[in-house]
Amino acid sequence: VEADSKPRGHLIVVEGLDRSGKTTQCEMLCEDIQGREKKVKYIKFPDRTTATGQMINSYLQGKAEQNDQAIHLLFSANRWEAVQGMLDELQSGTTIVIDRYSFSGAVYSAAKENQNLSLEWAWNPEIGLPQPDLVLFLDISSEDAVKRGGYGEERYEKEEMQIKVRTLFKHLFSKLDHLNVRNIDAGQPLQSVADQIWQVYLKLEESGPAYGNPPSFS
Ligand code: 2DT
Repeated sequence: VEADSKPRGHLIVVEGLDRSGKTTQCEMLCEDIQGREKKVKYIKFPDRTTATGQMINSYLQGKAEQNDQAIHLLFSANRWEAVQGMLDELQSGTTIVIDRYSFSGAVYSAAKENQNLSLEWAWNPEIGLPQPDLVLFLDISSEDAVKRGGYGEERYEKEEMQIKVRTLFKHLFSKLDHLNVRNIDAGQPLQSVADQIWQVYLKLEESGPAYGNPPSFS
């Protein structure tokens, strides 16, 4: 049956700390994939354009308060409302490159000051979301991140928070060891990071096409 149906696009997630060059690398990867005559779509979470996204945006900019659990579930809802659109794109053969996903969702909430929200609790609402075929973790030390011009003004852009986030990312990925997670040294110059990413992408392509919907997080 599978041999007759059309292959779906790949689901690729790019994760990392603030200032790791994530968004630039996503753009470069999309351009390179397009250069191979493949359909590709860039998606970013949080998607600040939707109703939930506008609430998240106000919170991140410090214009609104939310309790830690409520904002956490809004970030998750912001992904859930995008699922059908993502599955449709994949089925039409489009590869999706996602800038932040459930991994950021779990670790940023669990990294918060008051520690009243565990990583396990934070992962729960992600269960059932489409699982990526590849996760690129753009790893950079907080020292190197600061050297890149410091952080912005948003709520989570503080060095203590970033250090915790980095530790929690590593912990979460070690627990999700059935996923295809690749560590990328993002402290390198832009083009060399892009080259590392491209080599990993080519391996995914070589592993052959995928069919049906991607599995879900369990
Ligand atoms: P950007 O700077 O990439 O726009 O991210 N975040 C993100 C969460 O706390 N939970 C989530 O589910 C996601 C996707 C990371 C804005 C900030 O929001 C954080 C940084």
